Amino acid sequence: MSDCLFCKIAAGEIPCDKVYEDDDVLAFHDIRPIAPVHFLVIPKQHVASLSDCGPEHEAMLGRLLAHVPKLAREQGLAAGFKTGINTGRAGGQEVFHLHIHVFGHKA
Ligand code: DGP
Repeated sequence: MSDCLFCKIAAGEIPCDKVYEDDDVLAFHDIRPIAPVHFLVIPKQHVASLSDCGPEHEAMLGRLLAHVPKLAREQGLAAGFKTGINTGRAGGQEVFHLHIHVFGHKA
């Protein structure tokens, strides 16, 4: 999506502080962290919101989530961490490209 901020980050058109990248997934530090460690995990494929997901997104959603524990450990969150997916305006979503927040304190 040409006017999507996270698509531009995924395409390398806007810089980010990268945590992880492969063909399908990108993780990068949140620009407005709410904890000492706070990063986002996104699919490179544009999906606006968890509300837009269905059975056809099962593999993508699983892939995103499956990366979280290892990335969290690598970022120092070995003792535990919080995750969140803000969904829709009433759910606090500001950027309409699906993303998982991962945040916490270094152990
Ligand atoms: P949400 O409210 O769930 O849509 O959270 C969007 C998050 O994205 C918010 O915590 C701030 C972060 N964010 C917004 N713009 C940028 C940006 O340009 N770069 C990075 N790294 N994070 C951003």
